[in-house]
Amino acid sequence: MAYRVVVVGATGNVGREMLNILAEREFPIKEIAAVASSRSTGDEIEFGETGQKLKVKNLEHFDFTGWDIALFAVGSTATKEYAPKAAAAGCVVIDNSSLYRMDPDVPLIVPEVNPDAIDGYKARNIIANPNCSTAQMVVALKPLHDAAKIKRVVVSTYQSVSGAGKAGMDELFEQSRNIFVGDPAEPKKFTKQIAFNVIPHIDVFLDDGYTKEEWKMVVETKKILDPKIKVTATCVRVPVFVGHSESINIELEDELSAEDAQKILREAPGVMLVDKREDGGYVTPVECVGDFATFVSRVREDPTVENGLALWCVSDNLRKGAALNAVQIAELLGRRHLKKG
Ligand code: 11C
Repeated sequence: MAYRVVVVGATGNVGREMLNILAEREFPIKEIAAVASSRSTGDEIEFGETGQKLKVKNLEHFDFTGWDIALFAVGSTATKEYAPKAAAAGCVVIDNSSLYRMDPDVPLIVPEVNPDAIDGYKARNIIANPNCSTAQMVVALKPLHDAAKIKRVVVSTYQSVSGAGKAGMDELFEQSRNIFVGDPAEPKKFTKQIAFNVIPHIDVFLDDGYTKEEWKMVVETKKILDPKIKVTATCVRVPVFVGHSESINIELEDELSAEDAQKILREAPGVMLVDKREDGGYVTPVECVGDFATFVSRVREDPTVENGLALWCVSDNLRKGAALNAVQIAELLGRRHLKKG
């Protein structure tokens, strides 16, 4: 049982993590191709423990015929052009862009939360991977929703600059250095200075005053977890390289004590509860880098509403928020649907 797998966007932050995670999880691979835009054609990328060298192929000329799975980690414009071609060639696309997430014929999957929805993938041969801030939140919410039905969520995010790609990481690094040496720290990728600052703005503004990142958290949570859950989000960029954090306030239909919530979260798939209620007894983003889990800390009752809980949730946005979830979808697809090759 092994598959022919393509990683599209293999030279980017997420594409590289996809290759790392395919190797780390020993995904059954018969053949692997690293594909990217013409800028990277011919570059070499190392794959797996043996350091197998993959020569980057040009997406414009890549023929997806005969390939089983394509993990796409390119922007919506390239996805729009090439994902339908791959899907039409019989290769199942697992897409990390936002392009297809809300398409009713495309399942939006977090394997710990809504694995059964994957069965609808055949309508377009495409499966969507959620936004990073949604993915980690629904992993934490799912077991609490199963236990006591979530009615409403108020979330504030603290999102790392890697969510904005390599350019975002470079900007934080350069601005920090420039400020130390007294050079100008002009914003380029972000709209304001990100070093030693926070910016309450991710993605474009919508007519109602929310940003698209905030809208994504609302609609994607409904599609993945439950359309009845009300969500309101404030998404904020912070000067952290990798790892998104979220302060999540939850209103439940039924009573659930903090102690019972901790017990449930301790057993929940994909969750690692670190909640000691003492100095340092919680997880911060730098500690979650390179990990698979969605970490939950600071679980407590919110006495200002009926059946309220508050918690802190941290995860590696390049992993659970993107590459890991995509590889988990590929694993689920293999188990449920693909022919054993
Ligand atoms: C960020 N969450 O942190 C974004 C990155 O819709 O897949 C991912 C955007 C998306 O900037």
